[in-house]
Amino acid sequence: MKEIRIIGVPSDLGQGRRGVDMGPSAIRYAGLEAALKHLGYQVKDLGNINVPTPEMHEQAQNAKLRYLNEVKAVSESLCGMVSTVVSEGHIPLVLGGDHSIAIGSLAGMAQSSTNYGVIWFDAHGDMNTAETTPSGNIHGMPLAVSLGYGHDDLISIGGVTPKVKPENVVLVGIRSIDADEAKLIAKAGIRCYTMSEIDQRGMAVVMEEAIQIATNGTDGIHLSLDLDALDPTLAPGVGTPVNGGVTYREGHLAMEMLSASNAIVSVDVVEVNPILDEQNRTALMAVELVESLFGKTVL
Ligand code: Z70
Ligand code: MN
Ligand code: MN
Ligand code: MN
Repeated sequence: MKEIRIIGVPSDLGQGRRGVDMGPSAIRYAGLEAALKHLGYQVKDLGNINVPTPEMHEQAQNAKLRYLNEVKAVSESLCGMVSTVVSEGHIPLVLGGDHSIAIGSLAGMAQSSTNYGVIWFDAHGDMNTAETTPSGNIHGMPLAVSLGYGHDDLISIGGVTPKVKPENVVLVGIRSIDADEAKLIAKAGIRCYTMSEIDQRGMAVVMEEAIQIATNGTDGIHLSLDLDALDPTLAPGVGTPVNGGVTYREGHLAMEMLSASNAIVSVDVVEVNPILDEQNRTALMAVELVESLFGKTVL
């Protein structure tokens, strides 16, 4: 059995609200390592990456790419750590932080292969660029960056562009897309499963197709799990809650199907914000979903 390596990235540089930098602590406090060990895994926690706080830096050097230089530096260190973990044959489990950290984890994965599939579980598309962003927040851009769209300083991280191929990338849980972001999703040609399609066809069918797309000729699946994919009643501790999200049962079903695929090679768990949370519920939800992802079953 593969071993798991936990890496914390306490970054809130990619978005506008403080608190998501405390995500790694909250998820650890919710019992992540013990839960994985209970499932029989060998787990090592590699600690946190060093991340500058926004207050150390001048406010928004570039209003369309806030904290670009700092996000770039954090992504480069994460890229190195993820790539080492994968080269040692282990599974990186990267705890955010906001979703900008996925730039570094996918750059790290691309050091071993640019043939991984991606399942991006999110309320949002994260397919903005400096040209389309309404906020300047880089956490709205990491999927675009990984597909080779965006600022040179970001798409060139790790020295390979793009990190993944659009035909093996899927979005699941989507219900908030900016107008110009939708154009890039169409242009890139990635499959986007909205909440409306999940309602109509059911999560089981959607995940069956998503796994097919992400495993078709690939070297495995990278899951990027943004907790705001879930309905805010289940995961209130996120920076950008959007109503009408994935239910408790749909969320677990999706993770159980990914577990059964035996294809997971790396994971991000992002956007948990303990300041906005209630009794650490969102972090506990994150740990529960990770348990299902790594094989927890009733019998
Ligand atoms: C919006 C933007 C976003 C996550 C919010 C929001 C993006 N599309 N991503 N929360 N994870 O500002 O680009
Ligand atoms: Mn912030
Ligand atoms: Mn996201
Ligand atoms: Mn999101």
